[in-house]
Amino acid sequence: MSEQKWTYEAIKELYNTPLLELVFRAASVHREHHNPREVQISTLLSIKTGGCPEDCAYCPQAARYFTDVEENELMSVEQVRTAATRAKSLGSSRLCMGAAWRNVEDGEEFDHVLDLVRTVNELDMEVCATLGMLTERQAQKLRDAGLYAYNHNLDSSEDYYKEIISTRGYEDRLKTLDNARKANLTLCSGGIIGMGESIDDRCKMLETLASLDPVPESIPINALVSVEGTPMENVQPISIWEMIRMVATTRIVIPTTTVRLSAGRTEMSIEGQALCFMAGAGSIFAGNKLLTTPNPEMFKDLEMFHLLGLTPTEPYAKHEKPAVSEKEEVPETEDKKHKWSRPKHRIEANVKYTKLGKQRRKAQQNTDAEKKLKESKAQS
Ligand code: SAM
Ligand code: DTB
Ligand code: SF4
Repeated sequence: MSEQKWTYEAIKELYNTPLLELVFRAASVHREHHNPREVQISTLLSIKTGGCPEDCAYCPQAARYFTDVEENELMSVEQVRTAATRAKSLGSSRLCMGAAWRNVEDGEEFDHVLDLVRTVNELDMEVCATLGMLTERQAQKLRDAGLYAYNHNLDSSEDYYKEIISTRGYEDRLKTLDNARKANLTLCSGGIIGMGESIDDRCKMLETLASLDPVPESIPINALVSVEGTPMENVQPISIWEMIRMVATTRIVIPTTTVRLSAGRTEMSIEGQALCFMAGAGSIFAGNKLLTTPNPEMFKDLEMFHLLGLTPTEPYAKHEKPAVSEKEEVPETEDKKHKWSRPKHRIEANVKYTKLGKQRRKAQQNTDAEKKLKESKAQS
Protein backbone atom coordinates (compact mmCIF):
# COMPACT_ATOMS: atom_id res chain seq x y z
CA MET A 1 0.00 0.00 0.00
CA SER A 2 1.33 3.46 -0.74
CA GLU A 3 1.38 5.79 2.24
CA GLN A 4 0.30 9.41 2.71
CA LYS A 5 0.82 11.41 -0.49
CA TRP A 6 3.70 13.86 -0.13
CA THR A 7 4.56 16.67 -2.54
CA TYR A 8 8.15 17.71 -2.75
CA GLU A 9 7.19 21.19 -1.44
CA ALA A 10 5.74 19.59 1.70
CA ILE A 11 8.82 17.40 2.07
CA LYS A 12 11.06 20.45 1.74
CA GLU A 13 9.13 22.35 4.38
CA LEU A 14 9.54 19.37 6.66
CA TYR A 15 13.26 19.08 5.85
CA ASN A 16 13.73 22.72 6.88
CA THR A 17 11.92 22.39 10.23
CA PRO A 18 14.10 23.54 13.18
CA LEU A 19 16.37 20.60 13.83
CA LEU A 20 15.33 19.50 17.30
CA GLU A 21 11.67 19.77 16.44
CA LEU A 22 12.28 17.67 13.32
CA VAL A 23 14.10 15.03 15.38
CA PHE A 24 11.31 15.00 17.97
CA ARG A 25 8.64 14.51 15.30
CA ALA A 26 10.68 11.81 13.61
CA ALA A 27 11.29 10.02 16.92
CA SER A 28 7.53 10.06 17.60
CA VAL A 29 6.72 8.60 14.17
CA HIS A 30 9.46 6.01 14.66
CA ARG A 31 7.94 4.84 17.95
CA GLU A 32 4.48 4.44 16.38
CA HIS A 33 5.76 2.05 13.72
CA HIS A 34 8.96 0.45 15.00
CA ASN A 35 10.63 -0.78 18.17
CA PRO A 36 13.16 2.03 18.86
CA ARG A 37 15.44 -0.31 20.84
CA GLU A 38 16.03 -2.54 17.84
CA VAL A 39 18.45 -1.78 15.03
CA GLN A 40 18.90 -4.25 12.21
CA ILE A 41 22.46 -5.15 11.24
CA SER A 42 23.12 -5.89 7.60
CA THR A 43 26.59 -7.01 6.57
CA LEU A 44 27.90 -6.00 3.18
CA LEU A 45 29.97 -8.37 1.11
CA SER A 46 31.44 -7.45 -2.25
CA ILE A 47 31.14 -10.73 -4.16
CA LYS A 48 32.45 -9.25 -7.42
CA THR A 49 34.64 -6.20 -7.03
CA GLY A 50 35.76 -3.54 -9.51
CA GLY A 51 35.98 -3.40 -13.28
CA CYS A 52 32.49 -1.94 -13.71
CA PRO A 53 31.70 -0.43 -17.13
CA GLU A 54 29.48 2.36 -15.73
CA ASP A 55 30.59 5.95 -15.13
CA CYS A 56 28.96 6.66 -11.73
CA ALA A 57 30.94 9.70 -10.57
CA TYR A 58 31.02 8.58 -6.94
CA CYS A 59 32.07 5.00 -7.45
CA PRO A 60 35.56 3.59 -6.83
CA GLN A 61 34.59 0.42 -8.74
CA ALA A 62 34.09 2.11 -12.11
CA ALA A 63 36.86 0.68 -14.33
CA ARG A 64 37.40 3.96 -16.15
CA TYR A 65 38.65 5.82 -13.07
CA PHE A 66 42.03 5.15 -11.47
CA THR A 67 41.43 4.10 -7.87
CA ASP A 68 43.00 1.66 -5.42
CA VAL A 69 40.26 -0.91 -6.06
CA GLU A 70 41.50 -4.14 -7.60
CA GLU A 71 39.23 -6.13 -9.86
CA ASN A 72 38.28 -9.54 -8.42
CA GLU A 73 36.50 -12.63 -9.71
CA LEU A 74 33.17 -13.73 -8.26
CA MET A 75 33.57 -15.15 -4.76
CA SER A 76 33.22 -18.87 -4.23
CA VAL A 77 30.38 -20.53 -2.29
CA GLU A 78 32.84 -21.34 0.52
CA GLN A 79 34.09 -17.75 0.80
CA VAL A 80 30.52 -16.48 1.02
CA ARG A 81 29.43 -19.15 3.49
CA THR A 82 32.38 -18.29 5.76
CA ALA A 83 31.68 -14.54 5.62
CA ALA A 84 27.95 -15.04 6.22
CA THR A 85 28.47 -17.41 9.15
CA ARG A 86 30.82 -14.95 10.79
CA ALA A 87 28.45 -12.02 10.18
CA LYS A 88 25.57 -13.99 11.69
CA SER A 89 27.60 -14.92 14.77
CA LEU A 90 28.23 -11.19 15.33
CA GLY A 91 24.55 -10.27 15.21
CA SER A 92 23.84 -9.61 11.51
CA SER A 93 20.42 -10.70 10.37
CA ARG A 94 21.08 -9.88 6.72
CA LEU A 95 23.88 -10.37 4.23
CA CYS A 96 23.90 -7.95 1.31
CA MET A 97 25.98 -9.22 -1.61
CA GLY A 98 27.17 -6.56 -4.05
CA ALA A 99 28.47 -6.99 -7.59
CA ALA A 100 30.10 -4.27 -9.66
CA TRP A 101 27.86 -4.94 -12.66
CA ARG A 102 25.82 -2.62 -14.84
CA ASN A 103 23.11 -5.27 -15.09
CA VAL A 104 22.62 -8.97 -14.56
CA GLU A 105 23.51 -11.13 -17.58
CA ASP A 106 22.10 -14.64 -17.83
CA GLY A 107 24.75 -17.36 -17.82
CA GLU A 108 27.31 -19.07 -15.62
CA GLU A 109 27.99 -16.08 -13.36
CA PHE A 110 24.33 -15.45 -12.66
CA ASP A 111 23.78 -19.16 -11.97
CA HIS A 112 26.66 -19.00 -9.50
CA VAL A 113 25.05 -16.00 -7.78
CA LEU A 114 21.87 -18.09 -7.45
CA ASP A 115 23.98 -20.73 -5.64
CA LEU A 116 25.36 -18.03 -3.34
CA VAL A 117 21.82 -16.89 -2.56
CA ARG A 118 20.76 -20.49 -1.73
CA THR A 119 23.82 -20.88 0.51
CA VAL A 120 23.05 -17.79 2.60
CA ASN A 121 19.32 -18.57 2.73
CA GLU A 122 20.20 -21.98 4.23
CA LEU A 123 21.96 -20.18 7.07
CA ASP A 124 18.65 -18.52 8.02
CA MET A 125 19.86 -15.05 7.18
CA GLU A 126 17.93 -12.53 5.14
CA VAL A 127 19.67 -12.51 1.76
CA CYS A 128 19.95 -9.22 -0.12
CA ALA A 129 21.72 -8.63 -3.43
CA THR A 130 22.71 -5.55 -5.36
CA LEU A 131 23.73 -6.59 -8.86
CA GLY A 132 22.65 -3.67 -11.04
CA MET A 133 19.67 -3.66 -13.38
CA LEU A 134 17.68 -6.83 -13.74
CA THR A 135 14.68 -8.18 -15.59
CA GLU A 136 11.55 -9.58 -14.02
CA ARG A 137 12.57 -13.11 -14.96
CA GLN A 138 16.00 -12.70 -13.35
CA ALA A 139 14.33 -11.25 -10.26
CA GLN A 140 12.03 -14.28 -10.16
CA LYS A 141 15.02 -16.62 -10.36
CA LEU A 142 16.67 -14.83 -7.47
CA ARG A 143 13.47 -15.04 -5.47
CA ASP A 144 13.16 -18.77 -6.20
CA ALA A 145 16.72 -19.24 -4.95
CA GLY A 146 15.70 -17.63 -1.64
CA LEU A 147 16.53 -13.94 -2.10
CA TYR A 148 14.76 -11.76 0.47
CA ALA A 149 15.57 -8.21 -0.70
CA TYR A 150 16.96 -6.40 -3.72
CA ASN A 151 19.03 -3.24 -3.23
CA HIS A 152 18.90 -0.78 -6.09
CA ASN A 153 19.38 2.87 -5.25
CA LEU A 154 17.85 5.87 -6.97
CA ASP A 155 20.88 7.74 -5.61
CA SER A 156 19.41 11.23 -6.13
CA SER A 157 16.63 13.14 -7.91
CA GLU A 158 15.99 12.35 -11.56
CA ASP A 159 17.47 15.74 -12.51
CA TYR A 160 20.67 15.34 -10.51
CA TYR A 161 21.13 11.74 -11.64
CA LYS A 162 21.98 13.17 -15.08
CA GLU A 163 24.85 15.12 -13.50
CA ILE A 164 26.50 12.03 -12.02
CA ILE A 165 25.89 9.14 -14.42
CA SER A 166 25.73 9.15 -18.20
CA THR A 167 25.74 5.43 -18.93
CA ARG A 168 22.21 4.63 -17.80
CA GLY A 169 18.91 6.33 -17.14
CA TYR A 170 16.76 6.89 -14.07
CA GLU A 171 13.81 5.16 -15.73
CA ASP A 172 15.83 1.91 -15.82
CA ARG A 173 16.43 2.17 -12.08
CA LEU A 174 12.66 2.48 -11.58
CA LYS A 175 12.02 -0.35 -14.03
CA THR A 176 14.38 -2.62 -12.10
CA LEU A 177 12.65 -1.80 -8.82
CA ASP A 178 9.36 -2.65 -10.47
CA ASN A 179 10.77 -5.95 -11.79
CA ALA A 180 12.01 -6.89 -8.33
CA ARG A 181 8.65 -5.99 -6.82
CA LYS A 182 6.77 -8.09 -9.37
CA ALA A 183 8.93 -11.04 -8.34
CA ASN A 184 7.77 -10.52 -4.76
CA LEU A 185 11.12 -9.34 -3.45
CA THR A 186 11.29 -6.71 -0.74
CA LEU A 187 12.97 -3.50 -1.89
CA CYS A 188 15.92 -1.65 -0.46
CA SER A 189 16.31 1.64 -2.30
CA GLY A 190 17.66 4.98 -1.25
CA GLY A 191 20.44 7.35 -2.15
CA ILE A 192 23.58 9.28 -1.43
CA ILE A 193 23.80 12.76 0.03
CA GLY A 194 26.79 15.03 -0.19
CA MET A 195 27.47 14.71 -3.93
CA GLY A 196 26.83 18.42 -4.54
CA GLU A 197 23.08 17.97 -4.95
CA SER A 198 20.66 20.57 -3.60
CA ILE A 199 18.12 20.13 -0.82
CA ASP A 200 15.49 20.15 -3.59
CA ASP A 201 17.19 17.09 -5.11
CA ARG A 202 17.14 15.25 -1.79
CA CYS A 203 13.46 16.07 -1.31
CA LYS A 204 12.59 15.06 -4.88
CA MET A 205 14.29 11.73 -4.37
CA LEU A 206 12.20 11.20 -1.25
CA GLU A 207 9.07 12.20 -3.19
CA THR A 208 9.86 9.51 -5.78
CA LEU A 209 10.56 6.87 -3.13
CA ALA A 210 7.34 7.77 -1.30
CA SER A 211 5.35 7.48 -4.54
CA LEU A 212 6.36 3.85 -5.08
CA ASP A 213 3.48 1.54 -4.31
CA PRO A 214 4.26 -0.26 -2.07
CA VAL A 215 7.06 1.87 -0.66
CA PRO A 216 10.50 0.22 -0.25
CA GLU A 217 10.85 -1.82 2.92
CA SER A 218 14.23 -0.26 3.52
CA ILE A 219 15.81 3.04 2.49
CA PRO A 220 19.59 3.38 2.77
CA ILE A 221 20.83 6.92 3.28
CA ASN A 222 24.50 7.03 2.33
CA ALA A 223 26.86 9.94 2.88
CA LEU A 224 29.25 10.17 -0.05
CA VAL A 225 32.57 8.48 0.63
CA SER A 226 34.81 10.55 -1.62
CA VAL A 227 37.43 8.28 -3.10
CA GLU A 228 40.70 9.38 -4.68
CA GLY A 229 40.67 8.95 -8.45
CA THR A 230 36.90 9.38 -8.86
CA PRO A 231 35.36 12.61 -10.18
CA MET A 232 34.13 13.23 -6.63
CA GLU A 233 37.54 12.91 -4.97
CA ASN A 234 37.57 16.55 -3.85
CA VAL A 235 33.97 16.85 -2.71
CA GLN A 236 33.89 18.06 0.88
CA PRO A 237 32.10 15.83 3.41
CA ILE A 238 28.64 16.88 4.56
CA SER A 239 28.03 17.76 8.16
CA ILE A 240 26.37 15.28 10.51
CA TRP A 241 23.44 17.69 10.83
CA GLU A 242 22.55 17.13 7.19
CA MET A 243 22.57 13.38 7.74
CA ILE A 244 20.32 13.74 10.79
CA ARG A 245 17.91 15.95 8.81
CA MET A 246 17.80 13.49 5.92
CA VAL A 247 17.21 10.50 8.19
CA ALA A 248 14.49 12.33 10.14
CA THR A 249 12.74 13.57 6.99
CA THR A 250 12.81 10.09 5.45
CA ARG A 251 11.44 8.66 8.71
CA ILE A 252 8.43 11.03 8.72
CA VAL A 253 7.68 10.84 4.99
CA ILE A 254 7.81 7.03 4.82
CA PRO A 255 6.88 5.83 8.33
CA THR A 256 6.83 2.08 7.66
CA THR A 257 10.22 1.78 5.99
CA THR A 258 13.42 0.84 7.77
CA VAL A 259 15.78 3.79 7.35
CA ARG A 260 19.33 2.51 7.01
CA LEU A 261 22.24 4.62 8.21
CA SER A 262 24.63 3.56 5.45
CA ALA A 263 27.97 4.71 4.00
CA GLY A 264 29.88 7.45 5.77
CA ARG A 265 29.71 6.21 9.37
CA THR A 266 33.50 6.23 9.81
CA GLU A 267 33.25 10.03 9.77
CA MET A 268 30.42 10.10 12.33
CA SER A 269 30.85 10.18 16.10
CA ILE A 270 28.79 7.87 18.33
CA GLU A 271 26.88 10.98 19.44
CA GLY A 272 26.06 11.81 15.81
CA GLN A 273 24.93 8.27 15.09
CA ALA A 274 22.87 8.27 18.32
CA LEU A 275 20.96 11.28 17.02
CA CYS A 276 20.38 9.42 13.74
CA PHE A 277 18.93 6.46 15.68
CA MET A 278 16.81 8.90 17.68
CA ALA A 279 15.63 10.42 14.38
CA GLY A 280 14.46 7.02 13.15
CA ALA A 281 17.38 5.11 11.66
CA GLY A 282 16.54 1.46 12.27
CA SER A 283 19.42 -0.25 10.55
CA ILE A 284 23.11 -0.03 9.73
CA PHE A 285 25.49 -1.59 7.26
CA ALA A 286 28.10 -3.36 9.33
CA GLY A 287 31.36 -5.12 8.64
CA ASN A 288 34.88 -3.71 8.66
CA LYS A 289 34.42 -2.78 5.01
CA LEU A 290 31.43 -1.44 3.10
CA LEU A 291 32.01 -2.78 -0.41
CA THR A 292 35.49 -1.38 -0.98
CA THR A 293 35.85 1.46 1.53
CA PRO A 294 36.29 1.34 5.32
CA ASN A 295 33.42 1.05 7.78
CA PRO A 296 33.60 1.08 11.59
CA GLU A 297 35.07 -2.12 13.08
CA MET A 298 32.31 -4.59 13.97
CA PHE A 299 33.34 -4.70 17.64
CA LYS A 300 33.08 -0.89 17.80
CA ASP A 301 29.53 -1.10 16.48
CA LEU A 302 28.67 -3.74 19.08
CA GLU A 303 30.11 -1.46 21.77
CA MET A 304 27.98 1.39 20.40
CA PHE A 305 24.88 -0.83 20.58
CA HIS A 306 25.70 -1.68 24.19
CA LEU A 307 26.28 1.96 25.09
CA LEU A 308 23.03 3.12 23.49
CA GLY A 309 20.95 0.19 24.76
CA LEU A 310 20.22 -1.08 21.25
CA THR A 311 19.71 -4.71 20.27
CA PRO A 312 20.16 -6.26 16.83
CA THR A 313 16.93 -7.26 15.08
CA GLU A 314 16.36 -10.98 14.51
CA PRO A 315 16.19 -12.26 10.91
CA TYR A 316 12.72 -12.28 9.29
CA ALA A 317 11.31 -9.98 11.98
CA LYS A 318 9.17 -8.21 9.38
CA HIS A 319 8.63 -10.70 6.54
CA GLU A 320 8.69 -14.45 6.21
CA LYS A 321 11.73 -16.39 5.06
CA PRO A 322 11.40 -16.92 1.31
CA ALA A 323 10.91 -20.56 0.40
CA VAL A 324 13.49 -21.95 -2.03
CA SER A 325 11.77 -23.51 -5.02
CA GLU A 326 12.95 -25.32 -8.12
CA LYS A 327 10.72 -23.76 -10.75
CA GLU A 328 10.69 -24.53 -14.42
CA GLU A 329 12.45 -22.02 -16.63
CA VAL A 330 10.19 -19.07 -17.34
CA PRO A 331 10.05 -18.26 -21.09
CA GLU A 332 12.48 -15.49 -22.01
CA THR A 333 10.33 -13.56 -24.45
CA GLU A 334 9.71 -10.40 -22.39
CA ASP A 335 13.32 -10.18 -21.24
CA LYS A 336 14.88 -10.66 -24.61
CA LYS A 337 13.00 -7.66 -25.90
CA HIS A 338 14.23 -5.45 -23.11
CA LYS A 339 17.07 -3.02 -23.83
CA TRP A 340 18.50 -0.92 -21.02
CA SER A 341 19.06 2.68 -22.03
CA ARG A 342 22.42 4.40 -22.61
CA PRO A 343 21.85 8.16 -22.53
CA LYS A 344 25.59 8.98 -23.00
CA HIS A 345 25.22 12.71 -22.40
CA ARG A 346 28.45 14.52 -21.55
CA ILE A 347 29.40 14.98 -17.90
CA GLU A 348 32.57 17.10 -17.90
CA ALA A 349 33.99 15.75 -14.62
CA ASN A 350 33.42 12.13 -15.66
CA VAL A 351 35.09 12.74 -19.03
CA LYS A 352 38.05 14.46 -17.34
CA TYR A 353 38.54 11.62 -14.83
CA THR A 354 38.16 8.98 -17.53
CA LYS A 355 41.07 10.62 -19.41
CA LEU A 356 43.09 10.91 -16.20
CA GLY A 357 42.32 7.27 -15.49
CA LYS A 358 43.75 6.21 -18.86
CA GLN A 359 46.91 8.27 -18.33
CA ARG A 360 47.46 7.01 -14.81
CA ARG A 361 46.93 3.37 -15.79
CA LYS A 362 49.48 3.77 -18.57
CA ALA A 363 51.97 5.37 -16.20
CA GLN A 364 51.38 2.55 -13.74
CA GLN A 365 52.00 -0.07 -16.45
CA ASN A 366 55.28 1.64 -17.34
CA THR A 367 56.40 1.73 -13.71
CA ASP A 368 55.49 -1.95 -13.28
CA ALA A 369 57.41 -2.87 -16.44
CA GLU A 370 60.49 -0.90 -15.30
CA LYS A 371 60.35 -2.56 -11.89
CA LYS A 372 60.19 -6.02 -13.47
CA LEU A 373 63.13 -5.23 -15.73
CA LYS A 374 65.23 -4.04 -12.76
CA GLU A 375 64.34 -7.16 -10.79
CA SER A 376 65.25 -9.51 -13.62
CA LYS A 377 68.56 -7.62 -14.18
CA ALA A 378 69.36 -7.90 -10.47
CA GLN A 379 68.70 -11.65 -10.57
CA SER A 380 70.92 -12.31 -13.59
N1 SAM B 1 26.48 -2.02 -9.41
C1 SAM B 1 25.27 -2.06 -8.71
C2 SAM B 1 24.50 -0.77 -8.81
O1 SAM B 1 25.09 0.26 -9.05
O2 SAM B 1 23.29 -0.82 -8.60
C3 SAM B 1 25.40 -2.45 -7.26
C4 SAM B 1 26.60 -1.98 -6.47
S1 SAM B 1 26.69 -0.23 -6.19
C5 SAM B 1 28.31 -0.06 -5.55
C6 SAM B 1 25.57 0.02 -4.86
C7 SAM B 1 25.38 1.41 -4.35
O3 SAM B 1 26.50 1.80 -3.58
C8 SAM B 1 25.24 2.53 -5.34
O4 SAM B 1 23.98 2.60 -5.90
C9 SAM B 1 25.52 3.74 -4.48
O5 SAM B 1 24.33 4.24 -3.92
C10 SAM B 1 26.42 3.19 -3.37
N2 SAM B 1 27.77 3.77 -3.46
C11 SAM B 1 28.73 3.45 -4.36
N3 SAM B 1 29.83 4.20 -4.16
C12 SAM B 1 29.57 5.01 -3.11
C13 SAM B 1 30.31 6.02 -2.44
N4 SAM B 1 31.55 6.36 -2.84
N5 SAM B 1 29.75 6.66 -1.41
C14 SAM B 1 28.49 6.33 -1.02
N6 SAM B 1 27.73 5.39 -1.61
C15 SAM B 1 28.25 4.74 -2.65
C1 DTB C 1 23.88 1.11 -0.17
O1 DTB C 1 22.96 1.94 -0.24
N1 DTB C 1 25.10 1.37 0.30
C2 DTB C 1 25.95 0.22 0.24
C3 DTB C 1 24.98 -0.88 -0.29
N2 DTB C 1 23.78 -0.15 -0.55
C4 DTB C 1 25.37 -1.75 -1.39
C5 DTB C 1 27.17 0.43 -0.56
C6 DTB C 1 28.03 1.59 -0.08
C7 DTB C 1 29.27 1.59 -0.89
C8 DTB C 1 30.24 2.64 -0.45
C9 DTB C 1 31.47 2.65 -1.29
C10 DTB C 1 32.26 1.39 -1.29
O2 DTB C 1 32.56 0.83 -0.21
O3 DTB C 1 32.66 0.92 -2.37
FE1 SF4 D 1 29.21 0.09 -11.28
FE2 SF4 D 1 27.37 0.14 -9.35
FE3 SF4 D 1 29.74 1.41 -9.06
FE4 SF4 D 1 27.97 2.38 -10.77
S1 SF4 D 1 27.71 2.20 -8.56
S2 SF4 D 1 30.16 2.10 -11.17
S3 SF4 D 1 27.04 0.51 -11.54
S4 SF4 D 1 29.43 -0.75 -9.22
